Amino acid sequence: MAEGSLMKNSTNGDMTAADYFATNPKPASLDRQSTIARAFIEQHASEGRRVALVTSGGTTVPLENQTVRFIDNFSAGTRGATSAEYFLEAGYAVIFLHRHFSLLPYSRHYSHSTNCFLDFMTHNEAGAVVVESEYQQQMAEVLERYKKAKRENALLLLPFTTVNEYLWYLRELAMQMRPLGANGLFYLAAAVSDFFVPAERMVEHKIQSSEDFHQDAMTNGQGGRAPAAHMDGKSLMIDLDPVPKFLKQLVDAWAPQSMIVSFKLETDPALLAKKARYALEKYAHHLVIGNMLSTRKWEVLFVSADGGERWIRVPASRRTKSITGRDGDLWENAESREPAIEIESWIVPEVAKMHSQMIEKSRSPG
Ligand code: 9Z3
Repeated sequence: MAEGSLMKNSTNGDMTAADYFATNPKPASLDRQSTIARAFIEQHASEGRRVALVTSGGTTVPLENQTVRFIDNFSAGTRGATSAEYFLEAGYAVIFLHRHFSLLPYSRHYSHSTNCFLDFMTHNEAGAVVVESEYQQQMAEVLERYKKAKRENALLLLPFTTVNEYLWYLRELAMQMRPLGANGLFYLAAAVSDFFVPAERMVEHKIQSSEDFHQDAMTNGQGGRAPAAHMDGKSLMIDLDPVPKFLKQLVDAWAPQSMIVSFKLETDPALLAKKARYALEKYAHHLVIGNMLSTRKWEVLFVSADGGERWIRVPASRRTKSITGRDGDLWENAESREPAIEIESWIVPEVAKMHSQMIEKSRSPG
């Protein structure tokens, strides 16, 4: 077969999803985690509970097999981790497919906060370590919700790092979730790279910047096509391939009965609605949630075939936390620049409502 022809779809030159999985390595942890996920899904399917796959965090694109350097997509994991909590509150079981070491449901309140988690602690008179009195109530509430999720085995945490791991996991979990039918929900908040280094173009060792140590690109690589990253004089040249359109596969082949919600991240306000609409039309799934990098915590754009376009916005007065005390159900932290209202507390009930309507529709004949 001529070079490249194995990898490309003959109609448009892009790699197909099937080619992708045939030529990029399966993560070593996938089979073990898949067995765990199957048991989790079976338990909740037998109870008739809805299951949401929430993806979260950025995906990396390693430049070397023994990875020293990589490209990353922006995402702290706030959207995913916060949404996962609200899905649990809405009665869903949640598979949380997240970037390793990004924010996690519940622990997010302490792990990456502007305070070190030790600042929440103090010693009592007996010398035992206890929670500072000002954080007692908030921590008791988070702890209660966390324990409930654990008791009900309602939260499964699965980590990924690279975009390759993410794609393998997404496909595997989609297959596992098929028996859920319309009770399955995909909420794709992870920031997924559009580009990657295919296995056959990945160099093995750290790319040497010094001209005195330049490797012969071909001997360092896997052979075949030229390595995706290599030195050209003093410059590092990176030439990435496009990631195949996995969302198309998810909608059409991997999870045709589930509700699918994707996120669209933009920085140019002139493009957001256009791109969200384009994605909805192209993939024909249920909902695209558009957000701008700079305003993602206060406003999102819902674009759906049924509901058209509408903004969900936190009012200006609630976009920063007040300095003192608690604010209803919401937690306040004088150091933090987080909004007083978590927009996910509005997004998730809307998504759950649309999901209910979809389930209802799938039950009614004709
Ligand atoms: C998002 O748009 C997420 O809302 C954010 C969340 C990454 C902005 P944080 O984790 O940020 O709260 O810091 N995700 C982007 C999803 C994405 O990459 N979508 C792909 C695309 O737009 C296709 S599914 O092409």
